[in-house]
Amino acid sequence: MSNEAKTPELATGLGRRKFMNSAALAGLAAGLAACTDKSGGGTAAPAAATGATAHAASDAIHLKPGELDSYYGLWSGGHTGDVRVLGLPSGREIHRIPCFNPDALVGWGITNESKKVMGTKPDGSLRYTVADTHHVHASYKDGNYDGRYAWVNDKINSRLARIRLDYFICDHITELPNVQGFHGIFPDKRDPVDEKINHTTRVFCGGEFATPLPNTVGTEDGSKYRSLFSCVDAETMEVRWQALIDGNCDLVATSYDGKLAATNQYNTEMGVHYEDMMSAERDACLFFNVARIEAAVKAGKFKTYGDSKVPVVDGTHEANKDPKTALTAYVSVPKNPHGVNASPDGKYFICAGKLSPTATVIELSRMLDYFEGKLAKTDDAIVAEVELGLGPLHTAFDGRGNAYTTLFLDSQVVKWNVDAAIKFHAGDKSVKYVVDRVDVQYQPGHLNASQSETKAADGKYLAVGCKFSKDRFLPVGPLHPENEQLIDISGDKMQLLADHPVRGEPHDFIIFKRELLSPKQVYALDDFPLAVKDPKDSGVTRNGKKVVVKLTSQAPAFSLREFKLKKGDEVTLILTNLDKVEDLTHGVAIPKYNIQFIVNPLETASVNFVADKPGVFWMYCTNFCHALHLEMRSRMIVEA
Ligand code: K7E
Ligand code: RUQ
Ligand code: CUA
Ligand code: CA
Repeated sequence: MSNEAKTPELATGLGRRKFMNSAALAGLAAGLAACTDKSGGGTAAPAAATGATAHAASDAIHLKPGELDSYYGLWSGGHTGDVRVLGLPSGREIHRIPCFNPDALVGWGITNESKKVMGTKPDGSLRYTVADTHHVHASYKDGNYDGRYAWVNDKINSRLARIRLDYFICDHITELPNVQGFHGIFPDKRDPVDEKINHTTRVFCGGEFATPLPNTVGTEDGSKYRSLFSCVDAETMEVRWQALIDGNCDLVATSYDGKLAATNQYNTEMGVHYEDMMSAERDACLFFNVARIEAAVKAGKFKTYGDSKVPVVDGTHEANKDPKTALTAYVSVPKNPHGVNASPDGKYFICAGKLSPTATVIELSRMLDYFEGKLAKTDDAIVAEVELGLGPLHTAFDGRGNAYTTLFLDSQVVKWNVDAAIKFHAGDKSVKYVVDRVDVQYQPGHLNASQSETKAADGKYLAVGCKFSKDRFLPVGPLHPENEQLIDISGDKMQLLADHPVRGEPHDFIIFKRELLSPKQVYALDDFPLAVKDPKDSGVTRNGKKVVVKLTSQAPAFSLREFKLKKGDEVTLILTNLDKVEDLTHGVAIPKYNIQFIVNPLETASVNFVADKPGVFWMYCTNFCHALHLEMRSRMIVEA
């Protein structure tokens, strides 16, 4: 554990543990708002009493039994297709939210309710069973997270999933038409026109891989391929519009005033082979004037492609030469940039150079000037382009004017001051903009700081997603975990605090104060149209071959001790968990029928199956619920 130098502010204030204990006593929900500032900073308990140096931040990550974390982290799960919930600073994984891929624990992809969210083929089977999640972002209000929703992308099948943060469940998935390699996402932070709407109503989605439009002709001629940038309605999850662009999209950022969205572009060459994709010295950061695009859609200035009814506006260079009417603007950025991030002061977007050792700082007020015809050319909005190190990818912020950028090739995080970089770029070469560097293990992709992408960036913790862990954990064969590292950024010098193994393969994540969420721990019976509200309503109803089995669970029993079916019956089994005690989840498994799912307190779930195997099948509870959990079973008797 490296915990040498400590920052003075961490050594002051209330003892963390004492504080947490009183917060726990006060009752969690109520106690949180008051205490998070202090507990987030983390101070060693009785530093003075022990006479030891205050190893504050490093102590804060080792929570005592029963202590709670002060931050939530939402991590994408890469090609596991899920979203993980971490507690920070401990780094403990608390939950996984299945989204795109089946999950055997909860029965995601097995129950009718989850299949409806995931999408099915006409025969009722899942349309897709693989996905690749990269970017998780949450809904905003007044420049901070409001705890309503989070969204995550699926790069493989171009889908956007929404997560309800009251229940930590995926409630909607939208497939983007005519898009392949859907990569970056970002919610808007307020409406560009309606002053009253100071919260998220749109989610922007970058299409990375260009294809023919519509993609129905297998042509080798890449000059015909195009990419689309999409806007999805945050509430209805319908695609509002798309913009046809030159080059591709990668990551996405939005401005705090709601007026601008942008994507970095690494393939302005529109190459189909990597040599072509890296042939130009500069690529771009492409800006979208949201209000103008929506006005164009309203005015009917759009096309549609293939079966899709989604309006597509023309965002290409050719169609947007006049700044005063332009829907888009291309700012040049060196060599295959990756990552575009909005600074918490609302002033800048920063693109990292990837193949160039630089970061490019673009001033947003100048982009607005450009769209008014007041800036000669888009590149005049570049206020800094400074060298950081090799392989810069993603940037986070501490709210004190500093940026933190991952250097993939150097295996470092570099801390740099944005104002100093701007002065340096303006000609004052005596200014030192690099503040600090720290080695990370190894090859970092994303990083993010606590509250970094909000106006409430608090500069306490920085997590770094290292793509390779190599020697950092016990060897487990050829597949290594990734290494999520935690860094204390509260002082001048960054302090590496911890390594945490994670199952492949998180990319991006957000970290925010726990009081921004107030999750519910019990469902509402009425939210489920099929709910079996009274055990007396249990039973088997038959309509020819169609059979409905209704039952309830209350520890330690199902409401039906046995039920009879005939071979060949087409069965819908509906189960409501009438236990309303927090944490009292039941499961249900039917041997040989390949069925397993859980029902949380007051949740209803259903499955369809054909009773094609005669015999006696012990339907049993899979989720340990009671001293008589093992006895919690029911006989499904299928007559030949
Ligand atoms: Cu850099 Cu998909 Cu955000 Cu991965 S992308 S690291
Ligand atoms: S039984 S408590 Cu299999 Cu040992 Cu589970
Ligand atoms: Cu119910 Cu175990
Ligand atoms: Ca390029």
